[in-house]
Order: sequence, then C-alpha cells, then structure tokens
Amino acid sequence: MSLFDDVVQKGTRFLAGRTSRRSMLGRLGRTLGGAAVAFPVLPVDRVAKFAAAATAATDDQTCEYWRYCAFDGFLCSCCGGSATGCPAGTTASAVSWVGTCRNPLDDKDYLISYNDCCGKSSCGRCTCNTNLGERPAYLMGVHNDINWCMAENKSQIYHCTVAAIVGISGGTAG
Ligand code: ABN
Repeated sequence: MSLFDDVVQKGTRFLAGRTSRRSMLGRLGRTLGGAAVAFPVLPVDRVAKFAAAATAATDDQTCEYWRYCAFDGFLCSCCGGSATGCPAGTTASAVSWVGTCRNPLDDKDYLISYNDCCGKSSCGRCTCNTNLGERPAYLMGVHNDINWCMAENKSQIYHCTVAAIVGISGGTAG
C-alpha cells in the first residue's frame, strides 16, 4: 500500500469512528442550505418574472395595465377600440365610476374614469376584474359591478369598458 493510500485510509477510519452517518448528513444539509441563502438560486428566472410584470403594466391589452386597477368588464382595447376609445358602433356611457391607480413609470397616483361602452352585445374578450377601491352601490361613484349603460344612454346594451386619465394626485393631468 502506498503512503498516500495509507494516510487516506487512516484519516477515513478516524473520521468514520467519530462521525455518525446522521450527523454527516445534517452537516451536509446545513452547508447546502447556507449556500442557497448566500447565493440565491435562479437569478435569471427572477429577472424574467419582474420584466414580464413590468411589460404587462404598460400593455393596455392586459388586465395588469396600470390604468385598469379598479376595472370591471371587458377591455375595449381587445374589442376593436382602445384603452380610452369605444369601438365603432358603441358610445360611452353618460355615467362613469372612478378609481385611483399608480403609474409605475412615474410612481404617481392618477384619477381614472371608467366608462362602459354601449350599443353592441357583450364583447366577451379580455375580462378584467381588479376592483381596487371599489365600493358597493351606496357609493355609486366608485361602484363598478353594474351595467352603466342602463343610465341615460341611447342603448342599454353593454359591450366593453374604457379607462381615461382625468386627474393626477396633487394636480390635474395634462
Ligand atoms: N360596469 C361593467 C359591468 C357591465 C355589465 C355588468 C357588470 C359590470
């Protein structure tokens, strides 16, 4: 047996005599756990997740778009209109509800007016129900769970909903 083999064998026997398998596993587990905390795993995955959330917040055809924070209905931007414009053949309800949404691009709060678009059957695309700050019908100005086409409109048929900025916290929107 070479000297190297002899040293390794003695060292291994020494360790084996003093260490149980369970304590070895425990120590190994603690080392691996510590490494996971010190060097967080999957950094690329986290970056991708934040990037996707940021993109959604600025895409007006997703419910995550920042202006839709108090939304209830179908996004007109998916129904032939836009975030602020009713599709052809429909008109904006005379009565709206409002919400206050934070724009992630400037970190400011904006007053958003939501109008139902009336005159065609339900669009059925891009359902969105976010309801931030929404209240029951005793506070009509912030109540969204109702067909506002029923209020003083040529047609009472609901199609989709638009979201327009009407003010900024601490001033007015330009
Ligand atoms: N305000 C949107 C809406 C329309 C019809 C029914 C419920 C909610």
